[in-house]
Amino acid sequence: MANRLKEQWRQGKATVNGWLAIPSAFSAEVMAQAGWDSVTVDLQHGVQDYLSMIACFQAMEKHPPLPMVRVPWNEPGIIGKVLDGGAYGVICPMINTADEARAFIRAAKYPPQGARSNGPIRAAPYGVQSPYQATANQETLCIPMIETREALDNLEAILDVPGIDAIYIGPSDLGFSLGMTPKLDREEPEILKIYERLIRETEKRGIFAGLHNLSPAYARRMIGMGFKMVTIANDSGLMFQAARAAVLAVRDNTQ
Ligand code: 3PY
Ligand code: MG
Repeated sequence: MANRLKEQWRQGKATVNGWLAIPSAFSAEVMAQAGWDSVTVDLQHGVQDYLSMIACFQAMEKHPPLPMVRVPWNEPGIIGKVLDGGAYGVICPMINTADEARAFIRAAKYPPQGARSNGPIRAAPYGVQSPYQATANQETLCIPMIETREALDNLEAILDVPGIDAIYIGPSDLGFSLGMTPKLDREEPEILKIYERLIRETEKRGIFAGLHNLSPAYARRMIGMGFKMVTIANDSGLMFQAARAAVLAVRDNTQ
């Protein structure tokens, strides 16, 4: 297994990530045909559980996007389990200190780099010799989320933890923790300065920065700023936007 995303970032390309909140193999199959580079099943705030994650992965198998997961929390049991289920990348929310980042990497990597337990039930073919364990540490992406004031205070120490491939910014939690309204596509100059710092500090270390966005236009701007992975909304949000636009397009009022 080789991780395409990492290769694309190394070549200086930005990748576009889809986000699955809906626990349905069919909606995952539809989303997977839209051209995303990767698609992330959201076990934190999405209406997903472990079995729906597996069903989404199975539905996307014959399609190109790289399957990733946002775990609900920095907890070793679920981190190992989503990797065993076939995730090629783990996005972990609320990493606020270097110790928390080290615990995340330890949970996601096999020995000697970490302490992930062996048992890649879906990630490797069952019962046959497979190179999965030999390459998993290298090929599965570890992506801590930077989304609090505390994480910004500890940023350099977090980014120096070996094993981090990229960071992912949660704009709504980040703004919330800085005393602002929780929302995406932020325009506060203070936040944009933080984004510039995050890009500078990741680039210095040969790692990459990703951002959760609402609109395609904002996501494009953020690629211009230097983000290498941009997510656009999520499946339920995109469905609502398209459905709402369809209804409004044939009504002469906005009821
Ligand atoms: C946030 O905006 O806080 C997020 O976690 C987005 O996924
Ligand atoms: Mg968040």
